Amino acid sequence: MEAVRRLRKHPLDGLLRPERLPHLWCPGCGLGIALGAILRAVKRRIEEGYLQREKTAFIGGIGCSARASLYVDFDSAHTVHGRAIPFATGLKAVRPDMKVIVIGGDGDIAGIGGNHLMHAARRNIDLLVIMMNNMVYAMTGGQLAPTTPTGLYTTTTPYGNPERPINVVKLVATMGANYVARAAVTHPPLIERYVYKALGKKGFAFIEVISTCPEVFGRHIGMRDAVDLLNALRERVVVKQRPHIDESYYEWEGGKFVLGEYVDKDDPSYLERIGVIKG
Ligand SMILES: Cc1ncc(C[n+]2csc(CCOP(=O)(O)OP(=O)(O)O)c2C)c(N)n1
Ligand code: SF4
Repeated sequence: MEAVRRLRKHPLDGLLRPERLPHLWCPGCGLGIALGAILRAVKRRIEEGYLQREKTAFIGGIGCSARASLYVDFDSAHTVHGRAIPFATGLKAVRPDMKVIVIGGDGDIAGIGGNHLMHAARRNIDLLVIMMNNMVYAMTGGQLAPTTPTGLYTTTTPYGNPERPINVVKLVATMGANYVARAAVTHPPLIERYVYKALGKKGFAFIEVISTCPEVFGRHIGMRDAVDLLNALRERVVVKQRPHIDESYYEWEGGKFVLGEYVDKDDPSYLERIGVIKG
């Protein structure tokens, strides 16, 4: 009986909403790996007394990735596709004492919400944005996203994507964010490390997590098996301590994804500049 009780205890118990389970994610989806690592970082910050649980909020838009905001047992809002950042900006403006974390997909944050992302970074507003990049619009069946690598099949590019993907890491860095990092579900400890670090930053913090979607992205490129897809991504991932921003471009065919902390600075944040918080 004791063994069963021990089995029932999960390290993240208390941080997830069991009434929301089972979750919507497909077997083998990378999103669960990412959420586990994110919550381990948040838990450490809470245990160290840096974060207060009742003053931490998760805001999501719409999509498989944004769905994470429904599964965490914090104050949270599941908002409109592409509009999580403006919602979070409003929350932070009226509750500057809260730590506001935005979580969403690449379509949500860099596609329909790309304009909000750009201006949030330009303002250096005190938010943490975690963009799960599975390089496709997964929830709606695999349409082209602005992040889809050149050449790949999607349901809307049956002859292969003729476009170049947006380099979100470089965009956010160029717009002036205080912290910009890229992680991947192939390396969960890096996700945890960067989220832990970003939670301690003032100003705009942005983490791109390259994630695997075997059900849609994988199936479209002939890699429906979750382990094969994870291994294919792992082969393309390179970890660097402090990569140069020009190393942030990626491609799938023969390409590589450079993970690391691209920007880490302490410029005055938006709330600091308007006198709401002290630097
Ligand atoms: C305003 C609006 N436009 C379009 C949609 C349809 N829609 C829902 S999720 C989604 C794309 C999801 O892709 P992404 O944000 O990358 O998340 P993923 O599912 O890949 O994690 C779209 C287009 C919507 N719900 N609302
Ligand atoms: S469709 Fe893709 S991203 Fe969405 S839950 Fe399934 S595997 Fe994950």
